[in-house]
Amino acid sequence: MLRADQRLQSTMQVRPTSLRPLWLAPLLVGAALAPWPLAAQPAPPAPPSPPSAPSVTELRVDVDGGYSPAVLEADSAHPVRVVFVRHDRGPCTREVVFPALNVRRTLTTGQATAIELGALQPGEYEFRCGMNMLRGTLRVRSVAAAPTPTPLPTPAPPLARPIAR
Ligand SMILES: [Cu+2]
Repeated sequence: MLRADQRLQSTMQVRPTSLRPLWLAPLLVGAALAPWPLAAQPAPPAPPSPPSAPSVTELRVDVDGGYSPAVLEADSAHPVRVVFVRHDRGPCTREVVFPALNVRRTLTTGQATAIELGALQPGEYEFRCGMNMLRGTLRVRSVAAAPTPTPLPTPAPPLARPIAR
């Protein structure tokens, strides 16, 4: 057994050195010709998330006898995650409800509770405490409205001045 292993090892040691240039050559040529991502593919670490998935809009709401902020803004192009961080211990804020979305969650004092709402249609979504006393609003802009923060200042049209002279 030992001998067989030794023989195997010795043949394996001999082989690569004699064959390496032969089979490496096309690989090296290929690597040189291929675009980098392809050439680097054998490297183990893969990107953590597919780039096509839209990033999540995460909104934090501090809960302390009320919602702060009480008005949240998101857009319809991105899934929305609202993270409620409850600080108070009153019974009022124990639950949060998004009636239109059929979401009801219990909030634990001293903890963050993330609620995934997914991508939402444009509009206003009310959220409130379980007793319907405290209220907040999640505003979802339409995607089309999103990329218009400040319109580019259009230069004043040049005076119709003849270039003469
Ligand atoms: Cu309440």
